[in-house]
Amino acid sequence: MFRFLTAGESHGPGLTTIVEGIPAGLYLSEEYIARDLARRQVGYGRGGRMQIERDYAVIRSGVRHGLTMGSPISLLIDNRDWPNWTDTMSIEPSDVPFDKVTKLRPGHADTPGIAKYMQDDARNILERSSARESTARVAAGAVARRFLEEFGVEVHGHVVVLGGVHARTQGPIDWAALEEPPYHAERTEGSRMAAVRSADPEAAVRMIEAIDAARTAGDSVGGVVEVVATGSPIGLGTHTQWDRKITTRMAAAVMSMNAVKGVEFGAGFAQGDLRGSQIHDVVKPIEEWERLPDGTWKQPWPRRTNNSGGFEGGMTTGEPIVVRAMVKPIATLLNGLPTVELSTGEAVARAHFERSDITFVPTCAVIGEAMVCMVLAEAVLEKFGGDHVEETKRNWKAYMATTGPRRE
Ligand code: EPS
Repeated sequence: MFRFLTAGESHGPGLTTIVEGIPAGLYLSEEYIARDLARRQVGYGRGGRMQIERDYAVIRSGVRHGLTMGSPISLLIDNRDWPNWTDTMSIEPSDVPFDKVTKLRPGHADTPGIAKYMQDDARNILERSSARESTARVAAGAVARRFLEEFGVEVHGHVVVLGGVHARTQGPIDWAALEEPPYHAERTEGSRMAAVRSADPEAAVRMIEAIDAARTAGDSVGGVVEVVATGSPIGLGTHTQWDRKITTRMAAAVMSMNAVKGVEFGAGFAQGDLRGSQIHDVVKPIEEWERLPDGTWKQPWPRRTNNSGGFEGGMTTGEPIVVRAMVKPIATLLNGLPTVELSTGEAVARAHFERSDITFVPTCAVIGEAMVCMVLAEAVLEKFGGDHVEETKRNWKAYMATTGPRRE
């Protein structure tokens, strides 16, 4: 069974992740995880915190001489900002005075959190609800990604909408183009695309303008990110029980990301306006299928289109998995909304402000990749099992040999 847990507060000493269920025999290094952590930190529209942090996960267990052992993998990530918060976030009781957060921010977890947990300081809620927690997920996601790589599964994310600007992309995306170091002084087409993680160079310019305009207005902007996973086999998940459908788990995992308010697969919500004949993905006849050198099908039952986003009946079809998430604008506004005071319920002109981002939609593309990796790793292990990676590979291969036409 594959699972992971995260712990840690945004301004506490650090974040912790435990990843359980990865088989033995997988190459894993801190440098490999660091790559995704660095990708999570870049993005135009981020606040001052990202100048402080250099996220790095230290592997504390589960790996020996570069190989996993099948035991829980624990990862520790220090918050570099912690020394600035030792009084406010002191773990021991402290006499040093600090300001409580009492002007509740509409849209953040503040209000339901203080009510439910009986708190008189919204910091006791916001510290955990902060998207800082996504650092721990991305570290766990990198472990899942490393596992999936062994099977040729690749997972990439990009921004399709930001601040009302829609990217238009045709044909396969050049993922490497989104990994250029984002710009600071020098603005090139590539660095702009990387800054907002958009594959459309023209939209990237306008997305940056939309972020700048929101910053000037003391406001925030949201958008939509898309994650594409290729190389998944046909038949992960099952149609037989609601909670075992891979679509159920995928939607839940993506929905669990901070600020996400909607999830769609493939052609998504737009399909509601169309007829069945316009959306269902016709299967290609066998003459058009491709074989691998070992004689098995590269992908049995391939489709002419992929409006389903790689899922039918709660199972994968073998086509690319396409998942989109709508990320609402961040709730912490420089120009705070009118709100109420926690101690009295009386009106106050502006909600609490503390350093925040104008947007973190480009970052959500990376967090989305991590969540998709996690669901796919879980589904692969559920289907193929294996206590050593070689066992999982053998089972995958043996299964693929049985997935073609019945009378083959
Ligand atoms: C984040 C760290 C936070 C924010 C952001 C994500 O840092 P701080 O609160 O110290 O400025 O930049 O958090 C949010 C978007 C949020 O809504 O809480 C990070 O590490 O990604």
